[in-house]
Amino acid sequence: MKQVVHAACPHDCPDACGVLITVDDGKAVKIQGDPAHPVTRGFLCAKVAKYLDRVYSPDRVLYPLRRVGAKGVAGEGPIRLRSGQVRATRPFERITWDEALDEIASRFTSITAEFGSESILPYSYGGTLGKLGYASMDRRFFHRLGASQLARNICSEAGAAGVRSVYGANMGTEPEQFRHSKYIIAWAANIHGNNVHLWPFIEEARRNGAKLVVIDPYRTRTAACADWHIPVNPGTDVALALGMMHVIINENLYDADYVSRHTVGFDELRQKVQEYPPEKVAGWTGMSVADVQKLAREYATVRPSVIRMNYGVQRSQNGGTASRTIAMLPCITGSWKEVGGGFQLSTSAAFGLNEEALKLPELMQSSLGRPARTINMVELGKALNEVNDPTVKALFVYNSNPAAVCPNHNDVIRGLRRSDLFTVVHEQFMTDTTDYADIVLPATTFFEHKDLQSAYGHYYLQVSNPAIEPLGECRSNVDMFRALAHSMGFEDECFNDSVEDMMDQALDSPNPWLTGITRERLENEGHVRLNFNGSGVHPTLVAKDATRMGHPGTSSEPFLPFANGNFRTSSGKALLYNESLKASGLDPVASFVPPEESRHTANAKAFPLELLARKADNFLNSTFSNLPGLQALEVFGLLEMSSADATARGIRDGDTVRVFNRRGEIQLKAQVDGKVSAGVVAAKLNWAKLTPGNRNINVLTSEKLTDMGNSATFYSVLVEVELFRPA
Ligand SMILES: Nc1nc2c(c(=O)[nH]1)N[C@H]1C(S)=C(S)[C@@H](COP(=O)(O)OP(=O)(O)OC[C@H]3O[C@@H](n4cnc5c(=O)[nH]c(N)nc54)[C@H](O)[C@@H]3O)O[C@H]1N2
Ligand SMILES: Nc1nc2c(c(=O)[nH]1)N[C@H]1C(S)=C(S)[C@@H](COP(=O)(O)OP(=O)(O)OC[C@H]3O[C@@H](n4cnc5c(=O)[nH]c(N)nc54)[C@H](O)[C@@H]3O)O[C@H]1N2
Ligand code: SF4
Ligand SMILES: [Mo]
Repeated sequence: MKQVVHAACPHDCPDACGVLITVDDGKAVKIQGDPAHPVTRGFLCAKVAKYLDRVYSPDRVLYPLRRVGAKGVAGEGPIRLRSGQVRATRPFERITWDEALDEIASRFTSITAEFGSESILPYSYGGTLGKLGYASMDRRFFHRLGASQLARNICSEAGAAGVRSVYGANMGTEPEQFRHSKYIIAWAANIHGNNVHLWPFIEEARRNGAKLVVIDPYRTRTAACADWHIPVNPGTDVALALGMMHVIINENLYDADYVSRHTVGFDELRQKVQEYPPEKVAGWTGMSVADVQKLAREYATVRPSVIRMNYGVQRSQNGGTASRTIAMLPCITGSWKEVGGGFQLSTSAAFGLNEEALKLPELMQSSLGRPARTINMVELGKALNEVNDPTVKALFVYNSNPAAVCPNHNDVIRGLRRSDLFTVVHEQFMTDTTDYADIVLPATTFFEHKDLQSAYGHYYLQVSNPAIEPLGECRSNVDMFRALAHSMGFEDECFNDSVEDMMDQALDSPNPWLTGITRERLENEGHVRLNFNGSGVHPTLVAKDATRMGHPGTSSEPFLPFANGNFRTSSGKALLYNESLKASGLDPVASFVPPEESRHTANAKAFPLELLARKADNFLNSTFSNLPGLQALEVFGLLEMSSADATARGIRDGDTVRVFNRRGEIQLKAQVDGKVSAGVVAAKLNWAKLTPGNRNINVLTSEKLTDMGNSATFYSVLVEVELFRPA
């Protein structure tokens, strides 16, 4: 008997697609997009369209494993190589769940007794963004254990902090409204690759005469399709946005009424932008003076105009300020008032689920009597190698592959190799990180567990139902941490909560936009749009005067979050001047400080090329790297460079080159194809063990943190390149 199950894609992607899985006799036989989902409208990206290959891959980890061989023997996991050959699981032996849980519990107990519970470090990120799989039972467990806390800053904190410093909350234009725009700026947004469900709305707008401008140092597929591609120099967006505001303000192209009613600090901004005339901005960004002026004038006068900024912009050292400055643009043009206007980095803040109820941070009280120390996930290399108070003695990895995705890879690997470090990894596959695990635990995919799904690219909440029974002995994150809590002897009631209990707890929130949205309704309807007419006052999301909330009308009407001001700041106004930034040594308006690793500093003498250590369009960070069907769509091991930089170094297309800086080196093949301008080189992220030399591009990236939000700086990296000469 065939059955169709509604699920939601939980991968770390703004789109959070509605998914339909057809099941025949207990086996998933088909996956398709849910045509009823108003944003993702029935299609899936190439990665998830082939998801049956992932779920039923012969390389899935299906049983708990214990290490019996040396750590870090690269490639010894069950990896399907391109040749089709499957390597054995040699360094591991199969054990039972009871054995695995007992061993972890006894190691955690003895490590806690000897070194203190904070010597245990959880490490997780975006494997699943399901609300429960991402942060619920796991957090309860580590809070109760008194483990170190992890600052999950590897991706988006700089941008979120930058946007919050202006709006008070990280939310913006809904994707459906892009169809009404006449001028769309994709600012550091690889829409085709990373956010493909926005593309049909942009195409619809373009059929109605809209212009698409892409601001990106790399000629992405999105840029190649655009009406105007601006290959801005990396890390110079602050200067560009201030330069645009110089033109818009000095030429009186701003909305004086909106500015006076809904912003504070316009006079300070007006003064500040005088330091950024187009002539100076052109020098930093690599644009012509005329282009800076044209961009500013078109953006301010062709209406409605909208900015889709994505997280690429905030992976630079000045990424917080960049996000802050770009977020100011619609506040001075007043485009927030228009359907199809405004700005979107994320929609996540609007969901306002009761995350505290899922995580129960108060459990730290019963173990430590105080909050545990916090370690930034970006600095894992440092955390594992430095003698700390206390030194990290155990690492529990789930939802993440740090041996591939972390910056300063060589230091991370040095740490993971430590024989005195006890490492547990809960995974679906034998990744770069499981190669260093003492215990590997098998994890379910979203086909095999239930979850609640929000989004960061639209405003629909979904329930994701399990389509099939867990394969082998796989367990979901929730089930695994519940079992581990019991093995540790934690008797708190919260460790007995079911998935349904926790979904109800998450939905029990004062956010008025959740009014009327219950688990039962989600289970019946699959997806539900946030209720922007809900009544009540959320303590942080809704400004004090609730009548100024959103846009009145029916639930299908466009959501205009800041049409009437109503910013989520204490004054309800957008902060063009933000006094609190002074405390971190930042300009309370904004000013352009070039990244330390950029062409604008003396560091470029030794390492003159700016590296973009990019994501692959057909993988999701390091996820999917091992699947043959997707490997076939990507060419790996390439360094893209301009012909000017190649010629100057005697390098021709196809030559093997050595790419290096003080942190590491990697051999790649030069590709001279015009996707980057002079001074910039680019390469893609992949599993390290599938890269020649077992090292990926993160050997070159640094643990330096951003100006706001303490995020990673993957796109502020200087390198040099030379022809590879075998010794
Ligand atoms: N196919 C696919 N989809 C994904 C992912 C994936 O790996 N593959 N990853 C997911 C994740 S975790 C995230 S966070 C989102 C991220 O989605 P995006 O924010 O789109 O992420 P990036 O690809 O990091 O950066 C976008 C673009 O910014 C450009 N860029 C780099 N530096 C600068 C700069 O200084 N200025 C400007 N203007 N542009 C710059 C890059 O060249 C890149 O094309 O995508 C998600 N979706
Ligand atoms: N050079 C470079 N490095 C980067 C980036 C870049 O652009 N360039 N991007 C950065 C960004 S934006 C991000 S967000 C990070 C992402 O860092 P991570 O979140 O670590 O990303 P992934 O590589 O997708 O690894 C997720 C792992 O979780 C596993 N997984 C999936 N679902 C589950 C589950 O339900 N349970 C468990 N236990 N495991 C599961 C997957 O199999 C996968 O191996 O990478 C960062 N690193
Ligand atoms: S990865 Fe993104 S685009 Fe692909 S199915 Fe999942 S949510 Fe949709
Ligand atoms: Mo990310």
